[in-house]
Amino acid sequence: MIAIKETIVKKIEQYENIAIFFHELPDLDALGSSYGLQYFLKTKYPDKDVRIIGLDTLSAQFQSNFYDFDKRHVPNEFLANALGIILDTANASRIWSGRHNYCRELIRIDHHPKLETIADYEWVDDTYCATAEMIAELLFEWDYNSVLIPTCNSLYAGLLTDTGRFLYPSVTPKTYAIAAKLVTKGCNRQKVHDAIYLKDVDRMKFTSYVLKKAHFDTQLGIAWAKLGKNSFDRYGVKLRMSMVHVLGNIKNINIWFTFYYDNVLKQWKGSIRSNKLPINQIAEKYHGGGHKLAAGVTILKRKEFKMILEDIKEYLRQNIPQTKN
Ligand SMILES: [Mn+2]
Repeated sequence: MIAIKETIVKKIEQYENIAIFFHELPDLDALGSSYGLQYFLKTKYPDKDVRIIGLDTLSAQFQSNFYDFDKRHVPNEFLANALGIILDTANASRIWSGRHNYCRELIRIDHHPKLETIADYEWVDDTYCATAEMIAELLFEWDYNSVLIPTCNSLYAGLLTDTGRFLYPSVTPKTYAIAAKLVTKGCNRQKVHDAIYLKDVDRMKFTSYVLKKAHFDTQLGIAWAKLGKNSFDRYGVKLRMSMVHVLGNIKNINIWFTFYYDNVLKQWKGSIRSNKLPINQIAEKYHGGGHKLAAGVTILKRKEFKMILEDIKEYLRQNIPQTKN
């Protein structure tokens, strides 16, 4: 076991109170890692008090079928005697409860590129495809026999979602080796898949609406859709989201984007995706930004819908040779 993992194990052994932290808008890597670690620690150390911090204020929309949110508030007195473990979080400002600094000591385990130091002991390594992969590796090395099915299910969910079902280039031979161990230990793949991927009928109908609204230009390599202001309500979809993924993975489409009305922010938003050409510089022009191949914009003036479309078309015209495989 490498030194930092040994330190993590030693620190966890020292504390009675363990507080696990995850990032805002938690995905299944953040929550899966948290639950996977919590269940393992409860199994191995029944006398320790291991809490996930911030579940009491977290919306049920982040709920999955394979775990229950513990709605009891964890007081600061608990944290004052606790070892805090921050999972899957690149910046301190993104920690959901924001209460990590009440802990006596802090550990961080994360696979994002390192932006800042948050904890006393940091295991941050962006060669891992998911925090769940790091946790699984740690737990298997630490005590193979204490890794039980609920831990396997949670970590497998994190692995699956942070790799886009093992499609992303971040997947390594080690990822499959970890997945194999999780399956060997009894991970219930059907249960995990159903919890993540079963869609409800309203959402499927809304997806078909998005496709109906979409414009495709396979010569230029562009797909886009503007979703009607009231369309979400019409289809009974509560959460406002870009639905941009619906236009992804289409042959001869290199840049795809959607516009939608965010009724909480009272603003038109856009999401832009690209398979090769960076698009974040375009997003920055329109009050937004993000990653090279995935960025968001905010529309402040009506004419900006058209301006973005024209900008992207022009950008593709200039770069057509690069977009061809
Ligand atoms: Mn992650």
